Amino acid sequence: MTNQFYTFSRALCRIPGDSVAQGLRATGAQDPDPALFRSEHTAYVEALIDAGVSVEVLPPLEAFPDSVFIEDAALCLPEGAVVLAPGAPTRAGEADAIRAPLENHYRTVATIQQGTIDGGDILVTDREILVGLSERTTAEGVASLRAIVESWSYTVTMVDTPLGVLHFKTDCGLLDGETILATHRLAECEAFKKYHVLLVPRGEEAAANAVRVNDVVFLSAGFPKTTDLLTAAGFKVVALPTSQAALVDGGLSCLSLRFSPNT
Ligand code: CIR
Repeated sequence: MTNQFYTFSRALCRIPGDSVAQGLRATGAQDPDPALFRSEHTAYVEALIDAGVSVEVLPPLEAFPDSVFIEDAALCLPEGAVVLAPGAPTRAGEADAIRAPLENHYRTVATIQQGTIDGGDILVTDREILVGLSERTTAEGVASLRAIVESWSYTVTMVDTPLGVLHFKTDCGLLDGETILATHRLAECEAFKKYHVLLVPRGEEAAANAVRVNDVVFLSAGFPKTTDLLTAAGFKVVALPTSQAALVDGGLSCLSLRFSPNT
């Protein structure tokens, strides 16, 4: 069976601008190097193309240092796209910037009306849309998303993101319709009891934000135990460099919006 939540024909990515050096970060990590970030981003785009995805690469937005993390600005489902409401004040304007690119691919583009919600807090599975409450995502934002996607027959389940974790998906990634890769701290989440969970080996927590794209799983490079775990479970791993994204709390999923519109 073709799974619509990891089978993607298209993606949107945005090139990091020089301003990415000023990207938000929770710790005092050093600034990312924009040129090196762009070369890692190019490798990511090439991996999407190799996985069978047609990628539209958008120009940098210097006014928004974190706009390379394009996943936070929208949710793309087969029935339509939703322009989200990024919760960090410096990122709020990314919502307006993603609308026109989405309208080029979708007939239906809805908008969050209340609260804030980041794409990094949203995990779409076969069963439901899991949304983690976080410092970026509010209950009002989740309710606003629910009002939109219920009309497309989705169930939204609100969950908690552990304290100190930026986004829900910082600590997990979908591997197939029923299987989630998750850190030990997130695996305790009640909502995951319905799923098959593969636990990220301790010490490799930063590998959790894996992304299933068609026949392969993108994994941040440098996590041999997680690579072995996924390979032994039958997944084909593509390791990608994320050294610069990691300096500003980014991972793999946030670098693209992946979708297959029904229309
Ligand atoms: C931020 O703090 O918003 C960015 N520096 C990183 C966003 C990463 N996005 C994601 O995990 N979905």
